[in-house]
Amino acid sequence: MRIQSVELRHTKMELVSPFETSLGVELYEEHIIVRVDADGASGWGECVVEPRPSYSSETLDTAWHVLRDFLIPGILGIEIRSVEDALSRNAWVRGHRMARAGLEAALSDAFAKTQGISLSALLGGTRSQIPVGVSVGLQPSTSELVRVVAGYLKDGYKRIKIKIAPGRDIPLLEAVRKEFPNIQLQVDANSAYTLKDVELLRRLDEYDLQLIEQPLEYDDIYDHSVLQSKLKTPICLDESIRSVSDAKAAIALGSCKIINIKPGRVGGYTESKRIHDYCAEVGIPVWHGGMDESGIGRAGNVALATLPNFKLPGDISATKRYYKQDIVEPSFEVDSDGMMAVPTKPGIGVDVLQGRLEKFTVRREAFRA
Ligand code: OSB
Ligand code: MG
Repeated sequence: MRIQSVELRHTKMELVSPFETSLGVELYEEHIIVRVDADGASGWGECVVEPRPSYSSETLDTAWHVLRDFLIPGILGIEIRSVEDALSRNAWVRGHRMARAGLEAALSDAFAKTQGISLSALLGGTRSQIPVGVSVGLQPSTSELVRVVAGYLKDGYKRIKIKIAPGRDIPLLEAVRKEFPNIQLQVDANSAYTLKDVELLRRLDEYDLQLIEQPLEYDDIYDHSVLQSKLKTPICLDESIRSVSDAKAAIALGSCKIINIKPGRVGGYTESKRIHDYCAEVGIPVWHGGMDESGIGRAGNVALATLPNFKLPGDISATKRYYKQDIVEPSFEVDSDGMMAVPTKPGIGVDVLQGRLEKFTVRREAFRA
């Protein structure tokens, strides 16, 4: 496959409702859509970087810079026999994982399309449908949270994750558990606590949570091991795991019992698979996180989540949980068993809507061999 051109688009899409976490409130999602053209196929990927360095240290501008000045020049015009061939050209680039992941996603889609196989098949996936859950942001009131959770359960989701933050934690769980005693429930703190909060965090054990996601510092591994030794609830790391090396350290130290994999956070599908495979080997379940992707990123997430050690439902929800108007069709849906069907057409398996994409594009740059 010869890589003929690459295009970057900064897109801005309005969310159906504000998404609040301990990091702040989002009304729009701004990401970079990457298109790779090769041998007559167009491959699509979503770089899940955000305008501000809050969840990650990368920003939209750093990712654009690294893609334009280093990653894209490294692969333009080259002939490859596998995605790995292209990645090896850029292996010298350190960090900038979201930038790398966006390009790897587009290359992988293009490559799968030229082979006539689905992205799931290219990645080694084994399932035709995947269990999915929903991530519920902080709400204006506890009663509103209960109402929103009830709506998602009605939509079919079998697992609910709620965002927590200091002062907005125990009372929320108390209310949700009282109303829904038997649902699969988990919480995500996005690094809002410290070891000083051990006593409060221990009280989470009373709510039969599937896991608590990233309670402490975004780059911490050690303090989480101290906390895990004091909690019954399994800790799951998100922000702290950027590579298989981080996963090995966290598992060896007992910092977590479960790992959240997001290809953007770890640098792409290849590193995601390394983490997935290592965790499978040592008996640590993983699940697929989300970054409020458009349908392009979501399709990639769905494909990756078909690998066998993705044991818990992913933060891969139906299109309508995020956007009124998406940039792909068909939309992603959840059924009454909390399952999502995996597209079977070549590559990401959904069609990009050019008019919509154009409408949501705020900046564009094209590169030709
Ligand atoms: O911490 O998992 C997170 C969204 C953006 C950034 C970080 C996170 C999230 C979510 C939403 O929780 C996941 C999704 O449904 O896409
Ligand atoms: Mg998280």
